[in-house]
Amino acid sequence: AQWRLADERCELREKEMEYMRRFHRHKIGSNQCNSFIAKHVRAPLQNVWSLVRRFDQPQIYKPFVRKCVMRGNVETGSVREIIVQSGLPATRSIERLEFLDDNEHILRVKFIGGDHMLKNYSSTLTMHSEVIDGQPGTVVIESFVVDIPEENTKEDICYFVENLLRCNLRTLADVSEESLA
Ligand code: A9S
Repeated sequence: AQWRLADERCELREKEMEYMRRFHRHKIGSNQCNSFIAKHVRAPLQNVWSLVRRFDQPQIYKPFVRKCVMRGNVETGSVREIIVQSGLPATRSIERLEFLDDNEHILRVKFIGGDHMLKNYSSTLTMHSEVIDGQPGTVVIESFVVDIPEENTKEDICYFVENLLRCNLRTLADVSEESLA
């Protein structure tokens, strides 16, 4: 049984690699870095997607967002202004919805302004159904590409962004799972 479990985990990793190849290709400039975070959520895909697709309300699952202002409907090209919680190395971010697909569950966002240091930041978030311990689950994959600032190394900026995404996806899992309780 233990080998079967291990084998299943391999299979799952194989699937994640397939999702990466299909949805998470980014053009990487010489002065840029890219990475990704995967998060396994114990909730059905529809629950998780219903939270992520609200481009006008990122604060539903992003702990660093204090407020979000967006005019008009959520559609490709929509621009939101994020007001960031205090204590972070930024106060605001202007972000554009590049692509939102309710069938393939794909969300692509670009940061186009603000007083933060994430220049030319672009992210792709996808989610895929899976079974976790016999229950309906969701694997959420979020990849990004961003300029490496003059004063930082590639490792610094990757580590910084990966940790922020880990926080966001942990909160997304908490909110998705508690909405089931
Ligand atoms: O919110 C996201 O999807 C991803 C990131 C990396 C957001 C980062 C951030 O909102 C802070 C958390 C404030 C950190 C921005 C835009 C800049 C930061 O420095």
